[in-house]
Amino acid sequence: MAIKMILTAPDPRLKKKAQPVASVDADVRQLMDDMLETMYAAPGIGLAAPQVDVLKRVIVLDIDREDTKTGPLFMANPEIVEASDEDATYEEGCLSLPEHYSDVVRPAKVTVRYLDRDGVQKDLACEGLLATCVQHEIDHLDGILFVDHISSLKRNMILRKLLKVRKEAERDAAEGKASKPGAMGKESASAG
Ligand code: GNR
Ligand code: NI
Repeated sequence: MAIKMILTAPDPRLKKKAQPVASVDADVRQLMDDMLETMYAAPGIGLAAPQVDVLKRVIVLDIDREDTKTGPLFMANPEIVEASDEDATYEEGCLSLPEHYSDVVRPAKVTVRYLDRDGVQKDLACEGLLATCVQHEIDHLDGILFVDHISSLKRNMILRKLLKVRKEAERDAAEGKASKPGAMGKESASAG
């Protein structure tokens, strides 16, 4: 298993559409296992392959809340085959939009059809956070981020802030400073 680097927005690679897998072979299983390890390390409750720079339709999830405990879920070629008319609003976060959160409205209940880690086709009825998360992950496979569901004003504000944080990290790295400046970044700046 291996921990992979997670891409952060704005990045053109997060806007691309992922391709279906022909079958769940050893390579796809390896990808699923690496993604699960990467997701746990982050930590997160879901991860889509494009977030680790792999344009395959593969997602992993593990939700462990009081109301919803799924255990690890591995899905290849997931599709929503049924969605409720009723909507639900959740405050979403995303490992590719670190430290930004926003309310997103989506169908409250969905049924997802996918190939599991053994390549067996399954249908899973989802509600609550699992329904939100499955839709969030499938969006990633189509190059869609949760900020694409909110106002352009709020979206652009978040993307601008993320770009600024990245530029600062790149500048600090070029100057040989710590890559994630907090209070320490200020100290080293005054010392230098
Ligand atoms: O870890 C995550 N938490 C989360 C919370 C609310 C709605 C969706 C998510 S998914 C996110 C991990 C991630 O970015 N998956 O793509
Ligand atoms: Ni995400």
